[in-house]
Amino acid sequence: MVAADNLETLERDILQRIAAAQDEPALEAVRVAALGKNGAITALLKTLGGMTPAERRLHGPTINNLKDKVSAAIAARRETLAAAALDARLKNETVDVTLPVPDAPTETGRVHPITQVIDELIAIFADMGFGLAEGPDIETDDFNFTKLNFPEGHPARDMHDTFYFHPKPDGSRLLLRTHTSPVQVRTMLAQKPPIRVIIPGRTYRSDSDQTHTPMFHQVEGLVIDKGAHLGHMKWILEEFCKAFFEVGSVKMRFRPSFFPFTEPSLEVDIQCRREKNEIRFGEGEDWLEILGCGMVHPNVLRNCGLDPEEFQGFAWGMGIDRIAMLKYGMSDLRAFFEADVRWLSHYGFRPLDFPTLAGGLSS
Ligand code: 2U9
Repeated sequence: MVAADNLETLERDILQRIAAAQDEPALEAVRVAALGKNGAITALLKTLGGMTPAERRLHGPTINNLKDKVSAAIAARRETLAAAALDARLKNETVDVTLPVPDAPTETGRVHPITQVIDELIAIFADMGFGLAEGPDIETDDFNFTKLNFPEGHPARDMHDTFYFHPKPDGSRLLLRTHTSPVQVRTMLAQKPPIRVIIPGRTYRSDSDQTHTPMFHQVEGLVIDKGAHLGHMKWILEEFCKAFFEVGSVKMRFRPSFFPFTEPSLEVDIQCRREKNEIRFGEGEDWLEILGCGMVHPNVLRNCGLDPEEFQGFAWGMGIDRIAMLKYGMSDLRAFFEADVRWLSHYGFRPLDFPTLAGGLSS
């Protein structure tokens, strides 16, 4: 049996080590050494089993008291250490409220000019009652060419212009749409007239230089109704040009052209003035080609399940990248797709300035 003065020494020693423990791991080490499986106090408790009842009555309370005292001291020290640790954290983690507030993502992020222009187009045409239609980038030959009245062997079907996928076992080939026109075909097949939609989206052609990229953006529009005619189309396109270029009036010139899917077909120029590196719209004596349009070809109407004797329609198409460059003064199309944040922070738009006709398109 351990003598009483030895117990006192043990107690003093353990209590001193508890008081000296500077952090939780050090305190835990003291606890294990005293109360753990092989700890000093645990060893003393084990001796009680070998004592006579009389010895146990004598030494049991002393050893148990020691155990309780040490347990209580450890708990108290743990609380003190936790409070000190919290104090230290609070001191280190204080916020200096006088520092400048960092910019939120809504301040630093920028909307790409193409997205901006698409949002502007949607706002302008929504105001004229147009809905938005979308379709897949991967199309069938039928929707991209055949239904649109492209004859077999038409140059646009050529492998050099169109990205084809490997042929399927039945010989048919999927392709990356070369224009957004297949979406109009899908719309006419799915919806009854009257139809008024615009279709902005990605298109693909095998072409690459300063003014062409293999992927580019188009917006097309389609109106199908019983009395739809060229006069309606001219008004819509004029209203669009005024709203898009944010000018009060604009002169437009319609020249005869040819597309397989429209008859008659027209190309449209708008009045402009070229000044050194800038183009101004709504004034001047120059002309700039901006879009193509026409009355939907009767063959196309028939291919899409409509009787040309009952319904007429008109459609137009233009390059979004091109009109974005014209409006916002960018010179190289390739920069659009290089994901250079410096370019984007210069030409991009603030994310919360969503374009509306009432609030301003580009301001
Ligand atoms: C259907 C019927 C008619 C869409 C049209 C054009 C004229 C046109 C080009 C402009 C520049 C494409 O990006 S570009 O190279 N587009 O000139 N697009 S009419 O006519 C359609 C479309 C679908 C069913």
